[in-house]
Amino acid sequence: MIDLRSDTVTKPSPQMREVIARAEVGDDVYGEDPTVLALEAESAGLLGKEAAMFIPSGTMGNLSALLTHCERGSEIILGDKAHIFLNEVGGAAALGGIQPHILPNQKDGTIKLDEIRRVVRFDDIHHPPTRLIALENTQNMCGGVPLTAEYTRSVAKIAREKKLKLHLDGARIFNAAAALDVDPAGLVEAVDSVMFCLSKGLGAPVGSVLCGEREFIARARKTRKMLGGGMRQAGVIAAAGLYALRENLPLLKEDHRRARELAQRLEGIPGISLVDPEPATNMVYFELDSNLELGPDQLKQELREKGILIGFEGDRLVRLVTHLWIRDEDIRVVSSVFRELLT
Ligand code: TLP
Repeated sequence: MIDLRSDTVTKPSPQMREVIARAEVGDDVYGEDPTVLALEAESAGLLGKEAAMFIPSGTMGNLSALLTHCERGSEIILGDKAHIFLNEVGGAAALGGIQPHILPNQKDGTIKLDEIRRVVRFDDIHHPPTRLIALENTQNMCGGVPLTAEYTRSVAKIAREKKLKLHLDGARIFNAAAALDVDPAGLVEAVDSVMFCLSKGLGAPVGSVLCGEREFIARARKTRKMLGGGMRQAGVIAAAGLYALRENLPLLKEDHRRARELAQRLEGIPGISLVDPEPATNMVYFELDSNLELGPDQLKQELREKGILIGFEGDRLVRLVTHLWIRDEDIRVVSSVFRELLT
């Protein structure tokens, strides 16, 4: 199968499995797993933060951050295309009593600065207090677009002025750094907390990391424990994470090159309108024209029969994601199957 539904589908390679088998372990709730400690130290170092905490998933990482930054009845400002808003089962509201205040994400993944400034609550007996702004880099639903360090700094400036915290859902922050050709630490320098995922383009089977100041991470550890995310001999999965950071991180640029090539090959096929003909990272989004003979479900089925899996992010909005297990040859196969089915 050529599985383009997400970069989450990557399976551990034989070399990664070997590292997993050899991992030294201990009880991480006691802070005694040497491999987890090594992963946390290496992650904090890569992102220029004081401390880091290993967590089972990106969703739990974002939720741990939100619950640590915000009290019940407070408000968080975020984009209407944010994963935290769209795809985390309303966890912040359901479990933290945190009210989302959404603002439109622009095509480039940003939220307008004057809009952010406008919606920060002033002190009034009727208002929930604003506590946090959250950004996403890369911005998945805007096409996997990277946000620049400059934009993030501008949002951080507002946060400082208004005495708010800034959290970054950096599930794919290393994709952003690779696309912009910058040091990842520079991209997150201005944020108070950042979560990144090991289980996406980096190819580890499980795991994410939350980074921030030492004091913040110490509090987040309590939150993680409350959510049931305290793990025991987690070194077996942390070892895969360390391998992913050391060996797979440099390969992200290849995924980006393949996504660009896929977009080029799909451009011009009748019925396909690319959101961005030159995607910056590993995601190719396109709309299927409504007058196509082949409906979305039928197309999905026909592709499946030919060994290709695709994802839908809306009725007719298709997302194809390149990752470690997608080869150059697959790009050629996928584009010619699309051409054959749609012409
Ligand atoms: N995204 C998944 C789906 O949930 C949509 C995907 O296939 O892209 N932040 C961002 C920006 C994400 O894209 C995701 C996963 C998460 C957080 C959550 O990570 P997990 O799946 O580890 O909880």
